[in-house]
Amino acid sequence: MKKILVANRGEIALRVMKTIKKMGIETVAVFSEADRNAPHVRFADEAFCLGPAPSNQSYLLGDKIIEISKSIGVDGIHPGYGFLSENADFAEKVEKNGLTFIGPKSHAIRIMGDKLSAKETVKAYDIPMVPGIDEAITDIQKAKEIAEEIGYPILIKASAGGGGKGMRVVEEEKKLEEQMKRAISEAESAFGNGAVFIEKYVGSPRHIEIQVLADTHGNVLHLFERECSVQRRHQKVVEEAPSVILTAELRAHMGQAAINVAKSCDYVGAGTVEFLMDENKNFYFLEMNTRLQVEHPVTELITGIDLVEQQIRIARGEVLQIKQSDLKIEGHALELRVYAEDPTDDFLPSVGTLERYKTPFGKGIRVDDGFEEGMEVPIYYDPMLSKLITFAENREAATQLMLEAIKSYEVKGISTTLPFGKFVFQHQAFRSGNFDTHFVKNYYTPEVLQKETEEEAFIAALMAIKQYQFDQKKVRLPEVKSDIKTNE
Ligand code: MV4
Repeated sequence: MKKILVANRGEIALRVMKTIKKMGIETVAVFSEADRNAPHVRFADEAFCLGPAPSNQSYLLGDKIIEISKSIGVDGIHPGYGFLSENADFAEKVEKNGLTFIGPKSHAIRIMGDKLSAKETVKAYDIPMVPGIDEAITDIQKAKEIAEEIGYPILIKASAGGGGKGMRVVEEEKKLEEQMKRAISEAESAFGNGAVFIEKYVGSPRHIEIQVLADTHGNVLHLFERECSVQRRHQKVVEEAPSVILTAELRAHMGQAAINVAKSCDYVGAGTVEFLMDENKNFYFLEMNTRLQVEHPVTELITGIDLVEQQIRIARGEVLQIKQSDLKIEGHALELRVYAEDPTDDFLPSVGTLERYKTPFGKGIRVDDGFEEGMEVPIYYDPMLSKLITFAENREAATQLMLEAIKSYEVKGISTTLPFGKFVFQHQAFRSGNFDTHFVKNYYTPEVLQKETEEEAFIAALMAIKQYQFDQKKVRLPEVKSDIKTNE
C-alpha cells in the first residue's frame, strides 16, 4: 500500500493519518466546505473537497470517495468511525472497485449490524447471552408468554437499533402490548425495519467491551477490556482500561468469548465486542462494533500497540506478529471525551469560535483532537472537541494526572464538558470503582457545577479584595510618610 485515503474528518482523521505517515504511506484527506481549513486537510499529502457541509452532501458520499480514490491511485480507504465505517454496501463497493477497505469484510459488517442476525451467528459459539429470544416477535400473546418465562422487567429492543436506540423497558404484563406496538412502529420509522425482540432487563449493568484484532489468516487476539459505564444518554463520557472489577480469570474468559464472537463472523481487522455485566459479574454479549472505536487510545496505552498500524498491516494481508501470550496490561489509562456542550444547560451544543484553545501536555498526557485556536466549531457534525487521555502506573495516578490536565486545559469562546469531567473524576463512586451505567443519572445535576463555579467566583472575589487592599497600602505608603513628616 502506497496511498491511503481517510474517509473522515476531525480528530480521528488526523489520528489515523499520523500512523499512515509514520508507516511511510501517502495520505489523502477528503473534506466538506465547512472543513476547508481543518487540521486534517493541512496534514494530508493531498486533499479533495467532497461538497457542502451537511454529511449527506460530503462525508457520506461513498461513490464520490471511491471515484476520487480511483482517479489518484489510492490503494486503501480507512473509514475511521461514524460516517461510512459500518456501511456494508460501501465496504463491498470499495472492494468491487479494486480498492482495499481497511476494516472487516462486508458480510461481517452486515451480520453485526443487525442484532438478531448477530445473536443467531454467535449462538453456536458458546457465548453467554442475556436470557431472551433471538428472533423477531410480533405476536403479543407469544410475547407475553416469553416475558412471563424470563420474568419482568423485560427490555424490548429493535434488531436494527444499537447504541440504545429503540429500547423500551417493560415492568409488568399490562404494559407489554402498548410498549410492543410503540417499539415496532418506532423501529419501522427510525430504521425501516420493525423487527423487535425481548430480553431480560439487566437493571444496573456495567458496560465492558473487549478489543479484538483478527488477521486474514485466521489468527484472532484480544487486547483486554475497556470499561465504558460512565455514559450519558448512551453517549460515552469516560472510558478506561483496565476495568477495576475484572479479575485475571474473568478477563481471560471474556477475552475468549470476544475471540469466539469474532470467529463466528470471520472477522478481519480491529473490532470491539460489547458486553453487559450484572452485579454478580455475569457477563452477556450485547453487540459487536465493526470499526475502530473512539476510545481505542486507552487500549493502545495499556498494551503499547498502535491499533491503526495493526489495521493497515492486516489490510495488507500480513500475518499478526503478536501472540496472545505476548500481550500484557501495563499501567492504567483514562479517557475523557471533551464535548462542545454546556453541562450547566442540559448539554446543549455550544457553537462558536475557539477564542483561546491550549491543550495540556506532558508525560502521560495524550490529546487527540482536530481543532486549533481561532477555529469555529461547526454545527454540522459530532460536537466532540477532543479526547483527553492520561496514562500512569495505576488508576489513582492516572486520575490525579487527569484532574491536573483538566485544570490546565484552556478553552474560551465556547462551553465544554471539561467541568463535568472534573466532577466525574472527583466523585467518590468513580474513585472507588463502584459505579454502573446509571452513574450520571444517579449523581449528576447541573447544580454541582454551578455550586463549584460560585465557590470559585467567591474565592476569586476574595482574592481581588486582598489584592485591592494590598495595592491600596502601596499607593498610600508615601502619604503615610508625608503624614509622619507633617506630624514632626
Ligand atoms: C441492555 C440493558 C439492560 N438489559 N440489555 C444500551 C445500548 C445497547 N448496546 C444495549 N444497551 C443496553 N442493553 C439488557 N438486556 C441496558 C442497556 C443500557 C446500556 C448499555 C451499555 C451502556 C450504557 C447503557 C445505558 C442504558 C442502557
